[in-house]
Amino acid sequence: MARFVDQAKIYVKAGNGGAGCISFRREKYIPKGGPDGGDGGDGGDVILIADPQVHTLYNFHHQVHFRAENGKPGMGKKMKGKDGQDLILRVPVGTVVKDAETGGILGDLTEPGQTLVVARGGKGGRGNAHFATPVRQAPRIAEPGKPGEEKWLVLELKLIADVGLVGFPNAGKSTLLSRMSAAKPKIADYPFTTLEPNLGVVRLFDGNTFVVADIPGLIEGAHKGIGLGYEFLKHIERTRILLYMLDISKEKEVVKDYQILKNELKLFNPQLLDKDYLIALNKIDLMPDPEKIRNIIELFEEKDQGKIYPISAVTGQGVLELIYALWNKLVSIKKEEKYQAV
Ligand SMILES: Nc1nc2c(ncn2[C@@H]2O[C@H](COP(=O)(O)OP(=O)(O)OP(=O)(O)O)[C@@H](O)[C@H]2O)c(=O)[nH]1
Ligand SMILES: [Mg+2]
Repeated sequence: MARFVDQAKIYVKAGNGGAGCISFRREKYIPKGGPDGGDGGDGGDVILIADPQVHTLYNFHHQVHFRAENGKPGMGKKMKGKDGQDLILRVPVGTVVKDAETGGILGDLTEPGQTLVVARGGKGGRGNAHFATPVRQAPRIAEPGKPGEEKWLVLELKLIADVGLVGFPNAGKSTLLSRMSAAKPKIADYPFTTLEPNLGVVRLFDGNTFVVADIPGLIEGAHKGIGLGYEFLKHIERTRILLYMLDISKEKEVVKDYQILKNELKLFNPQLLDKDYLIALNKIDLMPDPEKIRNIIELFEEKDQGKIYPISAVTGQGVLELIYALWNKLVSIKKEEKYQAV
């Protein structure tokens, strides 16, 4: 399977338990009250939850240390200290969680809403009220809280991306993703709106699905570090199909844009050009003359003919045809893979 991998290493520390309290009852006319120290509160857990609104582990590259709240100490009058709050970390669906030290898999969060406790809070210590015995009526002992668990984790996002979108900034990649799937990437009228890859699941009427990855736009010289998109090309190395997105309203420049994109891909990894591909000519709503669209298609090489889909990601025109073309291609690639495996 083609997989989209993204990684992060984080430190998690659950809350310590609060200390048990040493205290004695103080009442009028009773000079020596019994022990009434309450228990400490339990430390909070660190919990991961798979959230469909989260698409990458990008945020975990900025903040690396995460601590849940400690339990509060116990108090007099047998009052228990407050439990520490759990710390909930939202990760993308498809996150595999490993113990960084042992490499052992702690869990695989494959379902939306699925949770995994990665560090358990320490139990609160018992207060001295627990320690009175007939021979020791005024115990001056209480337990300390237990420490919360701590560990380093490796998070690995292993979503399956079947189709990778490749295009200049502003070509409409994120707009197309949002039209084809439930994903809600940021869309704006300026280049480099997308700063991190977005994934969307495309659902067909018959219940079949495939995953599309939208990556930051590429520009000429990307391989020399110009712009943003180059390092993200690794995310489409494992997709089965590339979908080139071109802005047809740039008219004659469209073919040149396509050549530049292909060249940048080639410089990154020549094998990218061996992948199956389709070409979407986006923004046809800005081209009212169908004759003009036909003329532009004719500017492409012979081998690209038949792979070109004029669409409007904004109005939706042509998008359904494109979705089914991608799906049919995927089905035939999967068949071929099976055939080769035999
Ligand atoms: N008229 C028209 N505008 C479109 C169409 N698709 C996208 N746009 C507009 O083009 C601009 C860029 O769209 P995005 O989807 O953010 O483009 P992108 O390719 O993801 O851009 P980067 O993230 O910067 O690489 C936005 O203002 C969109 O509204 C379309 O089919 N027709
Ligand atoms: Mg974008």
